[in-house]
Amino acid sequence: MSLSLSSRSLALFACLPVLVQPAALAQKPAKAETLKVSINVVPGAIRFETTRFDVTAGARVTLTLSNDCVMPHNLILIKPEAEPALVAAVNTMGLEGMDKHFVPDVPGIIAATKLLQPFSKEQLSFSAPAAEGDYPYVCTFPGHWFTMRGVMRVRAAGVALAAPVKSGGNVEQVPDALKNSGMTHKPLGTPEKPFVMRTFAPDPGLDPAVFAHHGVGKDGVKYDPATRLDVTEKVTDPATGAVREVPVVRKAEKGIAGAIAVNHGPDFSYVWDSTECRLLYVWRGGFLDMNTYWGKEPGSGRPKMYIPLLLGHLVYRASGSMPLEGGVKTAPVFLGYKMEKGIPEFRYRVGTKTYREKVLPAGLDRFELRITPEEAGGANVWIVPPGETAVTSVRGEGGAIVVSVKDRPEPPQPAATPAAEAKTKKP
Ligand SMILES: [Cu+2]
Repeated sequence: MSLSLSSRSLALFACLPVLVQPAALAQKPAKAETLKVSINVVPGAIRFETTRFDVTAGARVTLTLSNDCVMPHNLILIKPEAEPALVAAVNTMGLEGMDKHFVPDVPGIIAATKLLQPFSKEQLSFSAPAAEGDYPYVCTFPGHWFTMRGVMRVRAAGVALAAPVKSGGNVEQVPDALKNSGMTHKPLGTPEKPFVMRTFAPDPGLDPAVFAHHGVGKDGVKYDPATRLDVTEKVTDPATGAVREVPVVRKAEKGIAGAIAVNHGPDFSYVWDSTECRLLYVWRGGFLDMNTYWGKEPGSGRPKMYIPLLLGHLVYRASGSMPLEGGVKTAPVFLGYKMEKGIPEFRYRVGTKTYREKVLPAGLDRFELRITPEEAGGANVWIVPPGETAVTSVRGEGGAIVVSVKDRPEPPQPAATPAAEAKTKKP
């Protein structure tokens, strides 16, 4: 089966049909036969194409994950009770998670792939659990697990296995089926069709108070995925001459995991963070240079790192703690986003309230946040953080909170150095 997507959602490469490959086929195994399952990543949609498949208790299973998306993804199959601990562990990994393929050392993992680079695949072999039940699988790349998930149903021997269930795809939300699209490493959207990138975003040195719920920015011990051991080095004590084995520390890269970068064309870009559930910064004069991540063209290189360069100059940076009331006490919960008339609308919960938020350019030196509470009634308060001078007004409008912001331009961000360009190797 192949599926041509609506070209409306793919304004940047309207003549490129996106092929969703024939997907998961699960068959009832004969005796001692191996059950084969294949799961595709829906390009750009932060989804597995197959959201449910059946296996027989105790059967041998080979599961192939194919990642034809420009983002890296993994698949971790877990016991039903293991998910909260898994999510909690992943959330504290930050960028050191990259070394561990975002597979933390927690109990209850049945099988896990590596973090699959764009346009690669991996096959897992494992025995299905003996106990019947629903076993979740998720992608633990930051920000993905809430939409990138499915369930392996373990059925008793003799019970007929149902055909795999496919997700609706929801492929309209992110137009980045980029392979062979001719797109370069400097993608741009338009005011009518903003370009949305789920990515590690550069941290331009934001107020640390903004990152109340992030595991970002911590130094970590270097880890070798091949040996599954921390990397150590020998250090000689200059006073005593004694040689000691010490862990090699990997400096944290200044990147923001779980970020959503949006570009409305050369003049307006922003990063909205799915961990803190708020706008982090806005810039003008370009979008992102993905060379370190994609190579010169999407899919042409193996990432050296995952943090693109910011092109242009910042005009707004968030400060202080979450400005919506109740945000100081509880961690916000990101509920996903959808494209509404081409504009992303983020949905999240703060305390007991659910909000929808849009970021809209309003001329060449202004923009607005429109935050709509879903529940009627009660006070909905957006608190201007102390010292915040870019916000010119906060007003109510038809049930929405409208925050007007005037640019506070900063010097241009440092450009890509030739050395950084040279780092990206062809595969
Ligand atoms: Cu993923």
